[in-house]
Amino acid sequence: MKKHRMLVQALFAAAALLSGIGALSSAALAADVTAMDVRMFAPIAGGAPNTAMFLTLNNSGSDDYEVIRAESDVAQAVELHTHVEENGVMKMRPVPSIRIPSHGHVELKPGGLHVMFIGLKKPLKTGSRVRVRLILDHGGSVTVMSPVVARPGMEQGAPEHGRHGHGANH
Ligand SMILES: [Cu+2]
Repeated sequence: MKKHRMLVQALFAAAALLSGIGALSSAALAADVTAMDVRMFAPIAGGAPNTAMFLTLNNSGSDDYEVIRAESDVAQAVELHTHVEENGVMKMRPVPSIRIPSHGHVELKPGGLHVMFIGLKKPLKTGSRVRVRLILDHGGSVTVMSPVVARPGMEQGAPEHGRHGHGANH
């Protein structure tokens, strides 16, 4: 596990905390999942009000987890996406869940899996932080405070997440 772990809070549904044994197992399981290298690109000025978050999720437990949903106040919709290549063009596709293997990790990174923010309600400034909650199966969740960082590779001139969210290159 890398040294600089991001600020991560494992949160559990209040209902689960009140429900006895189920709550204990839920809490123990969710504590297995930690996030690091969290970052979100500032949207392109004048571009579509969309952006993506990337991070690595580690699972120290003996059970696999699935991220089944993501939530944040900053966008109209938050979706789990991946990239697929079609006829030589990288396109984004929603995925129903993202698996975090037991005693392993999954990396959400440019060009692959990402958390997609569609319809940002206000501009995201570089240096600010955005609260994002990743909902796990088993009833737990992981909340991250994602730094907003400048988008690398702007010199390539190909805006990501264009008007239709396709033809992206991140
Ligand atoms: Cu996307």
